[in-house]
Amino acid sequence: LNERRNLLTAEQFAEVILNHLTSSQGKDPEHASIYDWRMALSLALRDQVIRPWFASTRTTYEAEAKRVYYLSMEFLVGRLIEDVATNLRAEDVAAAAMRSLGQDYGQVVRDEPDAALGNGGLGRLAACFMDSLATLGIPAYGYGIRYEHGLFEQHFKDGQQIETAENWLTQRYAWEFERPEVRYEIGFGGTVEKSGQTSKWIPAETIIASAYDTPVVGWNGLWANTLRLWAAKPVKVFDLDSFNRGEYLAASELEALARTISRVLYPDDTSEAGKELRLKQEYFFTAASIKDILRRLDSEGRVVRDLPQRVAIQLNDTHPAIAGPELVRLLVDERKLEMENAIDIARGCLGYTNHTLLPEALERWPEPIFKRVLPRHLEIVREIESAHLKASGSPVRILEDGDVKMGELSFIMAHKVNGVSALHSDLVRETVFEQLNRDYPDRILNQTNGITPRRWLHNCNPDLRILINDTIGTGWPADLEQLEKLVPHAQDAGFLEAFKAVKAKNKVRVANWLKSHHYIAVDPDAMFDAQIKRIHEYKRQLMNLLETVALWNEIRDNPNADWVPRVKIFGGKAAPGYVVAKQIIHLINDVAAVINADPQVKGLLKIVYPENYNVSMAELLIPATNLSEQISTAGNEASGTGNMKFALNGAPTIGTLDGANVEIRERVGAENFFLFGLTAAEVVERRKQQNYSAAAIAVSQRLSRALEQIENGVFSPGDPDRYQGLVQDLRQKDYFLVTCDFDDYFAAQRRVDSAYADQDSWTRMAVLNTARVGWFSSDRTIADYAKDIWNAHSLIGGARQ
Ligand code: 26Y
Repeated sequence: LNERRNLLTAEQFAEVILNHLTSSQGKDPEHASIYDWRMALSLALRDQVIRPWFASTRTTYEAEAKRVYYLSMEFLVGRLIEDVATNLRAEDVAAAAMRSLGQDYGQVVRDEPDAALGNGGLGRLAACFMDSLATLGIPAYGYGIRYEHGLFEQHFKDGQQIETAENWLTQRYAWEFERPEVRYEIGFGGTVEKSGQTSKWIPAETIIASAYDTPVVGWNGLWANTLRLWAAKPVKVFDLDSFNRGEYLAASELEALARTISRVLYPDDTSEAGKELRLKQEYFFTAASIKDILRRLDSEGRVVRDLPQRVAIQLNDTHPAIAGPELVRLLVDERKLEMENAIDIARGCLGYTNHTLLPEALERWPEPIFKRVLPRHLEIVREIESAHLKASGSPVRILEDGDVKMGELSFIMAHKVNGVSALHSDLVRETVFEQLNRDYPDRILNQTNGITPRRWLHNCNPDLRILINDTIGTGWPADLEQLEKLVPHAQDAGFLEAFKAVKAKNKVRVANWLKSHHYIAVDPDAMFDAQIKRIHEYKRQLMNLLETVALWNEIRDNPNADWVPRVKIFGGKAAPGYVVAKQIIHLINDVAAVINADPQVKGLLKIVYPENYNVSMAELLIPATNLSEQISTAGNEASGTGNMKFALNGAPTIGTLDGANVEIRERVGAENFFLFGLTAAEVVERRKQQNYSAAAIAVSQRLSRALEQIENGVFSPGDPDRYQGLVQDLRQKDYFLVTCDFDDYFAAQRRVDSAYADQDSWTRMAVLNTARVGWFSSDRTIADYAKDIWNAHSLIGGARQ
């Protein structure tokens, strides 16, 4: 295995970089831009991945091993230079090589744009899973869409969110290989022809799915898998007849239409608008992936009966749910299997991960749309439904109220269904899939999410990495529970000092960045308190902001009390059509403008909200954070993964008993976690009461005052009515119980203040957070999926450590 790693010296590597600069970029060092250097460095690194990549393919083939296929509409990859360099254990070589060429390695690393092919948690989870699959040496492909435009860029204009198109492909993407020979025709619409027992779909239009492969190398460079993203292309690129008639636009219309399918990532992560284009995107990438999987099976001389033994297909939420009917269609219509046999074979391959209970995020397609786009699949869905009704006696239908329900379809077509935290999986059993869980009692299981420790500690927090290496050795990146060995050092004054110094240095880094990139001055000695995630009502950024306003009032009332200086950091985007979320953004910026300009709280309270939060910004902010805000209404955050990243980097949580917070608290210890708020069960009960928000406001002086200030225009003096609607909703409805949890949250924040005032004990808490969250490595998550769902195996055995 070690022969796969072919470590170059810095001199040799510099040579490779120079060759790429000339041969691939066509530049000499005198005329090369930072982009040219970045491309040369990236291509030089990519070269080093080829060997393990080929070797992995060969090993898989020879071992006749089962392959895992992770189907996801989103892969939120971020930057890759450091990721690849460190996984190859070539970071020092790469940095030294660049230095010898007169280049600033860090600056070149930061020049890389994020690959932002995802919205948030679900997409980032897929990227962490790819890293862990490669690290564990499990043969796997990620399948998704090569969006021309990833998640929009966020700007603030007068405090309001403005979106502009993201354009990552204006520069060449260094990591991918275009595979023009790997192309499939994907049909839409049309009719179904029947003859006797057999059916044949005759699509009205077809487009081409064209593959782009990015190798994903694991830790120590022992294994590499493939992320295969599909781009939509026209069957016929250009209509010469139209062109010759002078109809220039019409001549390229076909191309423009086809490309629309992979043009842009849907920026919504909650409400499904039922858009036909999104259904087409889903079918497009799923159908291409399934065809690719069957082609690979055929090329290995296997028959479709072997599928469950050779192939595990994981559906990342319902977005690729059409995989079930598509696989059945191919088995029945093209490979002539019996319907029920085909359904069983497909089910043997499929697993389904649920990421949300929010009713508005559960996909349903109106039957007319579904039928127009996928007429044959609608017939097959009916067959799947009747087979299910017959076999189980269940009353649950897939087709209901004129909709095709993708959650039910996924559940019925999967042999295993999993939630993403212990609490969430319980709620999946008790709520959305209560009846189906009774019908198929062994189908639902839990797989608590995880994060890759390579990106989220080793790379983003280099000083902490060094401290940990010096303290417990270097085994932890591949075996994160070794961090437990830090526990005894939480009693060691020298270690605590060093740990605190690392955090202080990371905070200075952020303070400098805020100064230079956002023209905001913050005091790096203040507590950094961060809530960075998508903006959503259930995540309750509004509650955090109300607490900030209340704290501002308190400081002004008692200016001479012993206040703990705080910087409240917000980061995150709102879906462009989510009006309330956008108002919350506006309000955060309005409140920031007033509080930050108030000389009375200068040095004690500051709000910062840098625009365009993304993976790279998270990598900067998380290591510098003292307090992690995980304050969703209990029962709503399926897991959260930011919560794990903060704890791993030594930021204790203030949080509710929601998602993986529950398990984080169990592991770090209740005394190292600031708990508040209603439980999921209490939330359900409270919602049954009348006027619960009015009652909560009536008993809270602090909350009443903050609400009045906001609705009276204290923070929007030029437009005093701006937030009347937002506050009215809290007074009259408050579905997410901001008002009910407010007082307990405020009290928990004051406990945070006192705890933070004792810096030694705070640092001990921080250390214990880092030391005890090793279980949340995505390596553990993936090992458990492999065992409990996929029956897939590592082909590198114990070699990875
Ligand atoms: C159907 C469409 C509108 C849609 C698109 C994206 C629906 C949902 C999503 C994304 C959901 C998502 O990101 N969910 C998050 O998944 C994480 C990984 O499991 C969880 O940690 C997090 O709690 C959950 O909100």
